[in-house]
Amino acid sequence: MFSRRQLLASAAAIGGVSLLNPRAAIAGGDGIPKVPTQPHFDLPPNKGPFPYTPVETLNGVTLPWKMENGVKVFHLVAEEVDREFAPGMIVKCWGYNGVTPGPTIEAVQGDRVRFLVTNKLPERTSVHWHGLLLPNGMDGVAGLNQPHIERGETYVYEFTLKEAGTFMYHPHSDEMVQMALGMMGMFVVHPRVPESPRIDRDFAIMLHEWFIAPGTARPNPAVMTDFNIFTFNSRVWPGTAPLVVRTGQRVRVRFGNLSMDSHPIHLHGYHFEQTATDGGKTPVTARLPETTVNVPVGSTRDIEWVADAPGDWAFHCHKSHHTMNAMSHDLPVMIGVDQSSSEAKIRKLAPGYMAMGSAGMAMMDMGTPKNTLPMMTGEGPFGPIEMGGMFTVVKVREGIKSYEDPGWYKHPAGTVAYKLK
Ligand SMILES: [Cu+2]
Repeated sequence: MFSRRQLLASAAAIGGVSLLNPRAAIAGGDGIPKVPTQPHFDLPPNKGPFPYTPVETLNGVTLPWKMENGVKVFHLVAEEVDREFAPGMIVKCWGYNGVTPGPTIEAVQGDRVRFLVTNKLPERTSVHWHGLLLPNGMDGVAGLNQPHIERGETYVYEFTLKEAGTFMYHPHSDEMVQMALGMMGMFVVHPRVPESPRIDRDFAIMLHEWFIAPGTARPNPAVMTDFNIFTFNSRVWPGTAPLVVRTGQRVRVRFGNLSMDSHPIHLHGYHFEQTATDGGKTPVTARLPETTVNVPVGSTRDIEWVADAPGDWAFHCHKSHHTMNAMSHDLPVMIGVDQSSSEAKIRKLAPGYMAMGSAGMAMMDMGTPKNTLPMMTGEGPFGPIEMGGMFTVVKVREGIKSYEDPGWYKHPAGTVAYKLK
């Protein structure tokens, strides 16, 4: 005799889902606390004037600093954070200063910088400054270069920024657990001499992947390969902010990847060039025109282009599972299978059972457990966008005066694909 749990598992295994309790199947149900998208922050953000274009960390923040006797002093607090990945899903992560990824660090080549790192985690930690050239004792590999930072302790790192570029920071102490839970951030060093050509819009995106069992809130750090949530700055579509750009501006996007997979990020509507890695600038003569940049594990990649084509341009990882949310994994293929006779029989045993996937997986609104997102989602001006995960939109507009989300693109008459009558 089958138990009810076994029956439901077998029903799912043959390509269906039971909605015994439809009220429990609504994402973002009762009991899930709401947190603000833009977290509260103790100190005010940096204010200009800057000798550079400040980096915009989409759905994120920049780390404030204060000047002390010619040294830029920053304070990182390693702690547990609740992060909303998109409306309807709050994840119990670890991060810095209330956010994951941690606040983006920005400074200028030649700066003397000091980082106070306070550990409020339930275990010890350290900070490694990924890609930066610095004295060995400041490199942050606990046990090798320094003692671990125990719970409640504050450590001081201090060094001079020799090179401009896009770098990262992350723990080097129980690294597998701490990075899987979201402890990582971008570290941008601007050149001392203003860049030419000038960058008008400069964005930072940290790529990450997680396994969060549907209906739970804690990422599982023991999972090695089978991830089910893929994020830009710890947000998933439709929770990812757009990149808002005025027509004619030169745009740079800086990617960092501390996940377990490479992510080939594809931009629609443009050709761009990869201009730098965390190892330095790509020589101008070596810059290939591209539409996709592969961001390897443990690396950063900068890309640049001139935004001369207005519109809403998709910008996403091209591994198609990485633009899905949870619930799309480990399903049997049922495309082309006639399930009509088995559906009625199973429904007698499992009321509410619904066969799915016979004609593809679009439009499968099957409900989701609490605190989980539909596998593909997001409404556009023409209907469901059927994406999730590592997906956002570059919104290029003529003559805009602010970088607030301008809404959907209004296409000139006669420029949209149409149905043949
Ligand atoms: Cu990817």
